[in-house]
Amino acid sequence: HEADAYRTDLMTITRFVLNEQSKYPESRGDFSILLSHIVLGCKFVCTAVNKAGLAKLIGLAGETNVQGEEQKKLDVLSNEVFVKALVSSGRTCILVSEEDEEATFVAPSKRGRYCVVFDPLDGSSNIDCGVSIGTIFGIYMVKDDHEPTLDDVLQPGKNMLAAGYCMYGSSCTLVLSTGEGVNGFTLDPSLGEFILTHPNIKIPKKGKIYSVNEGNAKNWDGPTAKYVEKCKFPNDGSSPKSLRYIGSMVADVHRTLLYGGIFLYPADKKSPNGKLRVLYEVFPMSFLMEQAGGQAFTGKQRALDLIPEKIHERSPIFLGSYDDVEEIKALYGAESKIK
Ligand code: P6P
Repeated sequence: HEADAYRTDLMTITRFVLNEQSKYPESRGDFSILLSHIVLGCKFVCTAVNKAGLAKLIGLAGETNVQGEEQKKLDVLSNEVFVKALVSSGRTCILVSEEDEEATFVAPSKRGRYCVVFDPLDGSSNIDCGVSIGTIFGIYMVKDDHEPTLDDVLQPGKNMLAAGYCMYGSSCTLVLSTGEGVNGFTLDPSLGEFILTHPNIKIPKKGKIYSVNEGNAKNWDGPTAKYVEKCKFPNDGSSPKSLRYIGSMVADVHRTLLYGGIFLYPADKKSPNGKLRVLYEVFPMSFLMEQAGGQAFTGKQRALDLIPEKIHERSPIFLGSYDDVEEIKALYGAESKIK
C-alpha cells in the first residue's frame, strides 16, 4: 500500500510552505500568500511557454495571431503576469524585473513588506529552439517601515529571505529555498499543483563537469584561463572534466545543482563585470548553491556579500560544488572560508 499512501499524501508546494511557516507562530502567513502568487505566475508562464512551441501555428510570442494582432513577446507577457500577480498579492512594496529599467513601487493601498527581484523569463532567446528557459526570483524584507526606497532592494544577497527558480523544460520544475535547505517541486499539470519531488537537495561536494562559454576564452583573465586549462588537462593524474554548456542559466545551474560541478560566467576584457545580473541572476542562484552545500564566488568575494549599487548591475560568478569553487578561489588568491 506504500504506493497508495504516496498518491494520497501529496506534498504540494503550498502545503510545504505552510508547514515551514508553522515554525514561526508569529508569522501572519504573508510569505505563504506571496509565494502562492509567485507560483501562480510560474504556472501561467509554463503554459504560455509550452504553447509558444506552437507559435508559428497559433500566432503567439511575437507572431501576429489570426486577428492580425501583434502578440506580445513571451518575456514581456511573462513580466506583465508576474508584476500583476505580485502587486495583487498585497504583500510587496518594490519589484525589480530584468524587463523593467526602473523599479516598480507598489501603491500604498496594495503595499506589503516584501521586495521581489526577478527575471521573468531568463534565456528567452532559446525559446525558438526548444531549449529549457526559466524564471529566477529572490525575496527581501523591507529594511524598515519608512517610505520604501531603492535601498530596500540594494541589499547584499545574504539578506534574502528566499530565492528560487522555475525551469520550463520537459517538465516544469520549481526549486526553492526559504533559508532552510533547498527543495524541488514538479508541476503535475493534471492537478495544476507543484508536488515535492526533490526533497532536501544537496550538491555533490565535487563534480566532474565544468560549464562555461568557451567562445569567450580569448578575453578571459589569468585565473579563469588557468582553471579551465586545469579542467581540460589536469596535472594531478585525474581525468579531464566534461564540458556541458546549455547557454540558459536556469538549465545550467539546475544540472550543476543535481549533478555537481561548476558553472562560470567570468569577467572578460569586453565585459569587466561579466554578463549576469547581480540581483535576479547571481544572488538567487548563489543563495540556492550555499543552501545546498555548495558555494558562489565573484572572483573577488563571496557572491552573497556583494552590496549592489544599481538594480541592474552585473557581476562575474563562479558557483557550484564546494571543492570546485575552492579551486578557483585559490587561483584568484582568495582565502578559503574558515569552516
Ligand atoms: P552567453 C541567457 O541569455 C543568459 O542571460 C543566461 O541565461 C545564460 O547563462 C547566459 O545569458 C548565456 O550567455 O554569452 O554564453 O550566450
